[in-house]
Amino acid sequence: MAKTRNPVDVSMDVQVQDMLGKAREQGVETAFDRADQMSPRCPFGSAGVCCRLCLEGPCRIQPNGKGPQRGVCGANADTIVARNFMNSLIQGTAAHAEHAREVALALLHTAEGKAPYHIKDVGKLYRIAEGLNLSVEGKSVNEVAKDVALKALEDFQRPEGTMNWVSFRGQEKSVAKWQSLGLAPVNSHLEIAKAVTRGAMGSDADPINLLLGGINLGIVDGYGGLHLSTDLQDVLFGTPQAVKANYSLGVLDENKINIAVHGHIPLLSEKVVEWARKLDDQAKAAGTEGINIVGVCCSGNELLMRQGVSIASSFSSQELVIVSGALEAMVVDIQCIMPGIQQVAECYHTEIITTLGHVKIAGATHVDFEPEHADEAAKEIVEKAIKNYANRDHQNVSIPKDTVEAYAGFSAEQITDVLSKLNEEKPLQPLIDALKNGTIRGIAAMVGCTNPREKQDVGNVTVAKELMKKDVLVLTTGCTAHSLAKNGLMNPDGVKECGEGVKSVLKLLGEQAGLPSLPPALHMGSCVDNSRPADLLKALADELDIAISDIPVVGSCPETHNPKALSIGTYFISHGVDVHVGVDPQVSGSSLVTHTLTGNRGDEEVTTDRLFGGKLIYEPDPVLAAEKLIERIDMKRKLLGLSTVEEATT
Ligand code: NFS
Ligand code: SF4
Repeated sequence: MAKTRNPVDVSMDVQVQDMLGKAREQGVETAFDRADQMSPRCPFGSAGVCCRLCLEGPCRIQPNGKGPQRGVCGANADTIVARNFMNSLIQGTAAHAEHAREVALALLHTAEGKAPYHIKDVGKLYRIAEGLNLSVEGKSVNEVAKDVALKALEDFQRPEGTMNWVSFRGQEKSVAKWQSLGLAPVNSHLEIAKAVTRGAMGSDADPINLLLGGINLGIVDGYGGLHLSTDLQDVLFGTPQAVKANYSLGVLDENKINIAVHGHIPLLSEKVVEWARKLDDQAKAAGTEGINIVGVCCSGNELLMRQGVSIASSFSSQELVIVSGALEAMVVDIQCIMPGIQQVAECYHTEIITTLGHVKIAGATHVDFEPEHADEAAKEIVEKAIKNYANRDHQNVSIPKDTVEAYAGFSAEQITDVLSKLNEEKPLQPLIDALKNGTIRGIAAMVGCTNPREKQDVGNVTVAKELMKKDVLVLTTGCTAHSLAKNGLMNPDGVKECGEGVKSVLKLLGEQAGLPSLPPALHMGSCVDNSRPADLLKALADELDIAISDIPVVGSCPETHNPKALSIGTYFISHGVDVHVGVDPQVSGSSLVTHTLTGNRGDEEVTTDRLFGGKLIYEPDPVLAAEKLIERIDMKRKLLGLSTVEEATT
């Protein structure tokens, strides 16, 4: 019988613990309970050796070697595990590519005057046009935007060659390597379709070849998904600059109409914010003090970075925002939206509003959101929330008191801007000098999710603190940023967690920005904004004339749950950046697959470390994970001829 964890064991966050207590008292089930009910998990699925690709199956291989070692078709554990792994990368890559395609189409329609958005960052639009070798002579802003949008859409249909965004944003050294290995993607849809085909029953049965197919997907994810989305979103909605906002369930406001915006693509969320501001008087007429928009998951990150909207919850506690009893509407678009929110909403007055024709939840209200009619839809959504306030049960409202103040909005542009105050001509030089002399030991991108199986925030916060105290500069995105923010690591005060080296750099930079210090974790945005740390790495590598794989940099994803995190991780590995995951990636059923992903460069067999200079590190213990990451950082420092920093920095 599965054991139900106590609230103190599901999250570090006392507010989450309390709200879970309330849910349980009221008989409301959440993901934390369901995660317990799923225990113990199926050993076949956990090892990745369960296959249900065709109706001869399902087949499963006995991981201990005692029992069947091949499926009905003859596929062995290596093939099945590699195929399952690649199939989950397809999920992540398709999600990001589709996100990018929707934004590209919206840019096209905006440029043609068919969608009610505006080109907000004209400078970035022109820099992108230049990077794509487009002529801008004599063209209006909208004409340039149209050309850029068409170039973006070409990345979903060009018949041959290399994707525009790979040539534009990729580092030449990496692109050359991928081309030599036949891994440079032609267009996103083609590569995804090819991967679906090769991963099907009776197709690619070579585990190494399947894993290389996974690398190809990682590259598609990075350029056709992340970079494309970030670039065009910045053009439409502005490039983020440092902002201050609040975190935790306490950002809900008892005196206001609360609307949670949840999902990923800012086309919807930006419009909801705009209409909430426009209809504030209507909310006041309903007897409230106005409208309070709060963010959940990556829609939250997008709004935080550009609009300073506060964040109520990361992924795993999304249902608890509803349990507050103070949420009039939760508006969702796509990805990371638990179907469970509808069951929870039915116990309170919250209206769940889905907005995409291909992403509905039974029982929820649906308001169709097409960019062309964005204003009408956003207005209708906000009006529904205002109307629903009348149904709030004031006796059942419980909003935690405290919030945590945090700074976000550190786009690569913003970081370069701050650095340029130290060296106007060569803004990256101070960072390079600090890396070279060991003041900064290395850089870590702390990314990814929270997962109801795990005790929320522990992995994210522990890895980050361990790295900070050893003078690693921490960049962060996604739901991991939420964990770090709630624990004070996105606030200048948090700099006390850092070793003396990183602390001195952050303080110096903070002074340039008018703060006592920059926060120890620099929040660069949503998950698609993992393009931003990548941009910074590329700029550093170019300046040093080395490959990205040579920089002492690592990625860490301690509490991942999502295939998107795996495809982003693969994108980093394709550049030779080591990636740590703290949750089992479900490949242990094949020692060949495990070794290819996690082995070292000196090994005789094929490993991603040997081919690309980076590998997967699976380590559930966050302290050990940080040690392993530091080891790799020091190894790369050594290879670059830089001094390795003595342990005694703290
Ligand atoms: Ni990323 Fe964003 Fe959060 Fe994880 Fe989900 S919201 S896209 S996948 S859970 S960080
Ligand atoms: Fe079984 Fe092969 Fe079909 Fe998978 S593809 S279910 S291993 S027969």
